[in-house]
Amino acid sequence: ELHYPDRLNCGTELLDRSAERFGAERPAFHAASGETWTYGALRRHVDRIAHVLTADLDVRPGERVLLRGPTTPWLAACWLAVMKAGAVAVTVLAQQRAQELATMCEIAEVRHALCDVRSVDDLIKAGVPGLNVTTYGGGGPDDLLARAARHPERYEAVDTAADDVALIAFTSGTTGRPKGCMHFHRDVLAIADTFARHVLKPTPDDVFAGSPPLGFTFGLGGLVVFPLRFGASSVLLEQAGPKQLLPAIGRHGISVLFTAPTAYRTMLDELDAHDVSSLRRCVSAGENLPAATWQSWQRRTGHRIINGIGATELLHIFISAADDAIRPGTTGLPVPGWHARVVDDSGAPLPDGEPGLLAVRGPVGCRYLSDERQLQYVRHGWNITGDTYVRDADGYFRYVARADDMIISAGYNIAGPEVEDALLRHPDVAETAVVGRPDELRGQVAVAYVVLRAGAEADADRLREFVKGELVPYKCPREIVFLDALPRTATGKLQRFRLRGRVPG
Ligand code: 3SK
Repeated sequence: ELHYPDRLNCGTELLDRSAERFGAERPAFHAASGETWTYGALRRHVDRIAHVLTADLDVRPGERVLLRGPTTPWLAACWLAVMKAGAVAVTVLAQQRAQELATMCEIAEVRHALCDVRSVDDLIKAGVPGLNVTTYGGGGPDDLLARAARHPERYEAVDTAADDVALIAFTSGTTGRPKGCMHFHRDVLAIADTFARHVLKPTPDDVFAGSPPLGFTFGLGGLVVFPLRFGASSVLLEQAGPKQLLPAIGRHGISVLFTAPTAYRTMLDELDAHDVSSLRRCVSAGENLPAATWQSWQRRTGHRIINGIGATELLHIFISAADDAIRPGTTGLPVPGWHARVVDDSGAPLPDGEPGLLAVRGPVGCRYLSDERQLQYVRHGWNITGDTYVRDADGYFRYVARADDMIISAGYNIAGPEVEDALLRHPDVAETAVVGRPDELRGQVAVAYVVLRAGAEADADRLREFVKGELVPYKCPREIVFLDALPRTATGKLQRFRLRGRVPG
């Protein structure tokens, strides 16, 4: 059980308390340029921006402030300043376009925006009525940074309640209208005091980095909240694909890496040219981690990837395992502080070994902002994540599929990820997604979309034969379609619905 005082500001806890506890001279953020901000420097920047928010922009506690820009120390400083000013950060992705931004601003009733000057065009195009946009990084007297420099370097944080809303995070919305998830000040600390404390076990000497942007709570937690909570530092890379991450590991001595399964697979191809000896913890989430990827990474680096499942609704990771507790092919165990079970459609628990809906309960809960889909996500006090899982007799949770991604073909249940896992064991396959396509005779048939490794030849029959050698034959895809890339959301999640909607052939 986590206990926090009734009055709590997560910005003060992450910054001022950590500076006091671990030392203001310790490094906090490293920029792509090589510049390092200590905890003391970060606090000065954050406090000055908080003054701009309250004194210049008249931002009141509880008002929503949109934050948008590439991953930089300035974006992280703006987020912390919004926390300290008692306002609500609405975190969005730099890739989101005008129409999506307009919808999110309307849902969250956004009044103010702090935006990297390089990302402002779409925000202006969104034409949000009454939105007060302040940019940073463009120079000139009205630039946020110039305004900040005119303010004192200390700011008295707003005395927020532990359960005041601190941020609204939008789900990436693979379909439908985006949902804004409200999270409290105590929730921000809770993700650090559960997953990070018990699974990652960071030390102040750790250097964090990763690919998820700060507009995705996977990145906000992994690159800002966790390092600051434990007095560690974080490398904030504007470009953080596999190509940039690999050289950054050696250059910055990165020890804790957050990225997604696809990036681990891509990095394997280039590993030999890079020094990754500083790595200590490799975290994978955002999508199912195929066992084949886990095994290849371990063989090549000696590191056991820490798999995890998280959700924007629950802020961060709630099932995971590290070190000797890892069982490859499973997601792991409920993180200490969290409870998980597998239930049927009525919410009744299912016996071990039977697939069903994943239900989770813990220190953070789903709170959609003005959205009736809240009633589907939270049932009988449990958060129903929309994933199909099986729990084994030892209490380990194994991913089967997204609940609506099961393929039912001639009465057989086929879990797309299992077939994907088999295909990924073939050396020619770089990426794959297996989805159901309507079929008059069988109801549905499995179709595999495959991205080949560079230089490999498209040979559907050979891949089908390979799958038949790996799995019971009814799971073999009826058709294999070769693509240059799989459709993904801005946060890197596979858009299966776009594959399901493809015309055959
Ligand atoms: O949505 C996810 O997959 C996720 C994973 C880890 C942490 C946070 C999130 C939102």
